[in-house]
Amino acid sequence: MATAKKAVAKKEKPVQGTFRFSFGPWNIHEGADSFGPEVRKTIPFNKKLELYKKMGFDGIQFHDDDAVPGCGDGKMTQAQMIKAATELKKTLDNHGLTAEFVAPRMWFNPNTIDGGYTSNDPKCRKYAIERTKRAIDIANALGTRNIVFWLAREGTYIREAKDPVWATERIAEAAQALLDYDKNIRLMIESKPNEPVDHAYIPTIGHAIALGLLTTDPSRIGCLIETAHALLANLCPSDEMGYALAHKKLWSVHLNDQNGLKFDQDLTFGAVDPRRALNQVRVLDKAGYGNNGEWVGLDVKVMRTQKDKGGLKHLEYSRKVFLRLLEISRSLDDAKIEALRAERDYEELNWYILDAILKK
Ligand code: XUL
Ligand code: MN
Repeated sequence: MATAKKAVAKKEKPVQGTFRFSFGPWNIHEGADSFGPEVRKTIPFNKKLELYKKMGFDGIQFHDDDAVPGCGDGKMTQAQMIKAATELKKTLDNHGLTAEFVAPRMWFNPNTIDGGYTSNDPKCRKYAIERTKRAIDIANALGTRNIVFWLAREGTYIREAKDPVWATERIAEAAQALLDYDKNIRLMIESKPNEPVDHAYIPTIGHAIALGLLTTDPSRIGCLIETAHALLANLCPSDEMGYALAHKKLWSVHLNDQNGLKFDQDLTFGAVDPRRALNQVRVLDKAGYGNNGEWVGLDVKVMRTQKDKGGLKHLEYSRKVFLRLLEISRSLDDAKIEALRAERDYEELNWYILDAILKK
């Protein structure tokens, strides 16, 4: 009852803040896909760092080997990795950039062909846990406690390939080993229902949050919601966000857009459905997302057809779309919305929202 009361009070007095934006170096890329080679020149990592601030971004997201190239190949010692990450931290400081998270890239190495934590081969499972421990070392050196679990190949192509009970236990066991390895880090699970595997084990945010209950410290397991991943599960991204926010588990987002049930497109935020994007911005803003240091991450890819010139537009415009929609959301009259809800006049509410979007 007390909790319900608090929720009502919060609804009446939303905490609205300012937003900080982040993206990962992989979001500026050469355009290779499964059917064709690169179409744009490589922008070197150090050059990318110079671009962040100019485009209005203060946070940088890393895979472990974005931060320390080669860290997953088994050729570097732990000390060498920490040294390289410590050097990188100095460079980030010089650029005024903050590392948001580190995610182990558990999908290129031969040890991860059939997944890492859920591989049927114990050697590969060991590799996955050890590699994630090194990702934690790198995160510490970069000054962040956030580890992202995008469970790329933790799943199957045919149902009979792995036992789903066993596999879920193995993922929980990996999470537990990592929470035990470092008492300060927290895991943000980025759920996705498919791609590259056909059936992924943690397909939605409900699964991600519940996985924490299989560990001894659920308070350190939260989630990162990616718009496209929610859409691939045929779910509404803003409702997914609302669900995670109600659990106080939304610790990061990857905003983008997606044209229906196909491969993960990572389109410019709002490019397909601006109203759907407005609802994501609105749920974040209304719930005070960002007030505890959460970042607005944009996991977007430029179109393959784009020439070298303009290869950053997807990031600049995604940020712009967010800010423009924030303006629209804040211009809406909450009292009017409440009155229309009370009246159950959803046709009028529908028009009120459409009118606000079309006017701008
Ligand atoms: C994959 C995806 C990744 C994660 C980070 O679909 O979104 O880029 O965000 O590993
Ligand atoms: Mn993502």
